Formats: sequence, structure tokens, C-alpha cells
Amino acid sequence: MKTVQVIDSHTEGEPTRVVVVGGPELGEGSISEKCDRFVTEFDHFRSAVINEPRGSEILVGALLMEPQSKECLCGVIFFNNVGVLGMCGHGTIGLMITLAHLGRIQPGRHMVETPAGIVEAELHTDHSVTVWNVPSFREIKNLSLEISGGKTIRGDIAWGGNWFFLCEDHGFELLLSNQKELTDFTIEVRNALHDAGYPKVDHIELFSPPSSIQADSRNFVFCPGGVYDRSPCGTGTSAKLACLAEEGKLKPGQTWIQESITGTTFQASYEEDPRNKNRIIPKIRGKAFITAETTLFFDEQDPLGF
Ligand code: PYC
Repeated sequence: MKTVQVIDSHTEGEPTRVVVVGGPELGEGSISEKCDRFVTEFDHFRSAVINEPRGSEILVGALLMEPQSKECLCGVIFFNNVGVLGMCGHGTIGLMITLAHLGRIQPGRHMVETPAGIVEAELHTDHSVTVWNVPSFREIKNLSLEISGGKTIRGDIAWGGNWFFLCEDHGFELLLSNQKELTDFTIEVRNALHDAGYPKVDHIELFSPPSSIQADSRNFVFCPGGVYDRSPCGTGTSAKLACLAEEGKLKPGQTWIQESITGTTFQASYEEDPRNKNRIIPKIRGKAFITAETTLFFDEQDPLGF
């Protein structure tokens, strides 16, 4: 019987499942080449690790691998209920806490290869991790988008390791009790973006004032598989920082507290990218906790095994 060992954690409410033993052999090459192989040859593995009956649609998986670059601690491919992600902020925090749980790392800074680029993560001693994300930027400012009922909304398109449409002008209260309406609305926005010629944008991020006086903003982040992020979303917060930086609304080093739809927070700031003045290096700090160590079974006689 094939077995796969995973360790589960949650980062500010959003789960991460790290595959530590039994993942597919992806051969030689860069992490992007390995990611392509994972997508084309092992999609059944992705789905079986994440989706029911072994998991749930809200899980984000992390396939741990040897790095190509010797300066990196490891490589990782993040994946969800429908495909792979370029980068994942909450997942990187969960990965570091998992590696600490396994005794493989000590507090300090470590470099991690992802398909979106190399990121740096510092493990602290209080269950928190700081991630220096991939260079992030706003691509389109104030895009006007027609949705149903002849209504027009406005928002920005930005990259933070994944592509986001960021919108304040939605008219909803960002309350967990409204999650069904928020999900329906963000699906409609995503479809409108795709029809309008922006198929790469697969994350929709709505903003409102925060509920806590300690925070600067609250968000609802719709992910490609039709579920919402329980955390403030590391790559989504990075995209937000890129927009704020370009607007001149947040200075390098200034703290931004991003609150999620569940009320959890990430502490964020940014540095200028020394290699490109139009990009920033986001810095995101949040906490993760281990929730389970599990062996997944794949019985060859099980007709629904994958
Ligand atoms: O934290 O970057 C993130 C993320 C992406 C999708 C879910 N979480």
C-alpha cells in the first residue's frame, strides 16, 4: 500500500499540509520545470492529498523538495484544490513551523525556492515567521470592470507571487457571516475579469476598514478553487503593499497590519527592490501552529484511491 506522510498546520487560520515523505519523484531541473512536471503528470496526487476524502477544499499543500540552488534550505511547490500556486505566504510560514517541528531548522533566516522565485523566511522563537516575498508590483491602476446588472466596479491588478484584483468599491460589509454573498460576488468579478481579457488574475481581494483599531485594513480573499483565505493572505497582502507603495500611501519600513475576514492579522511592511525601482520587496509576519501528523493511505484496490 502506498503511503504519504504529511504534517498539517494553520497560519492565522489558513491550513497548510506539507508533504514530507512519499511525494512524487519530479526528476532533475529547475523548480519551474519540476512544477510543470507536477502539473502534467501528478495532478491526481495533488487532488488526492488536498481534496476529500483525505482533506478538504480549503487546504493548501506544500511539496517539499531538494533545492537546485545550494544557498537555499529547500524547494517547495504550493498547490490547492484545483492546481498549483506561484507562491504562498501563509504556506511559507506553515512550512517553516513544520520544519522547526521536525527539528530540521533553528530560529534564523533561511532561503526557499518557489516557482515564483527565491523567498527568504526568518523563523522566530514565538511561533511566528517573517517572509521576504518575491518582488511585487501593481500592473494596472483603477481598472473599470463591468459586472452583472450593468454595474461597474473599479480596482487594481497587482502581482504579489500570485495575480490579484484588489477592490474597495464593492459595497459589501466584510463579515464572516456574509461569506456566501462575498464568494458569489468574487466569482462574478473573476469571471468578468476573464471575459475582459485578464485570465491570469485568479485571486480577488476585497478591502474595507478593519474591525480592530490595531489594524489598518480588513480583507476577503477569494482563491482560484472557489474558497476564501482564512488568513490575510501573504501574497494578497504583498499585492496590497505594492499598490499602497505606488500610491505613496505607505513608506518603506512603515508597518501595515492586514486583518483577514476571520479577524486574524499579518504584520507587513516593504523595502524598495534595489534591482527595480518599480517593484517592492514585501515583508510579512504571522504565526503558525502544528495541527496534525498524518499518514495518508493509497490502496491500489480502492477504485476511488485518487
Ligand atoms: O498566503 O499567499 C498566501 C495564500 C495564497 C493562497 C492562499 N494563501
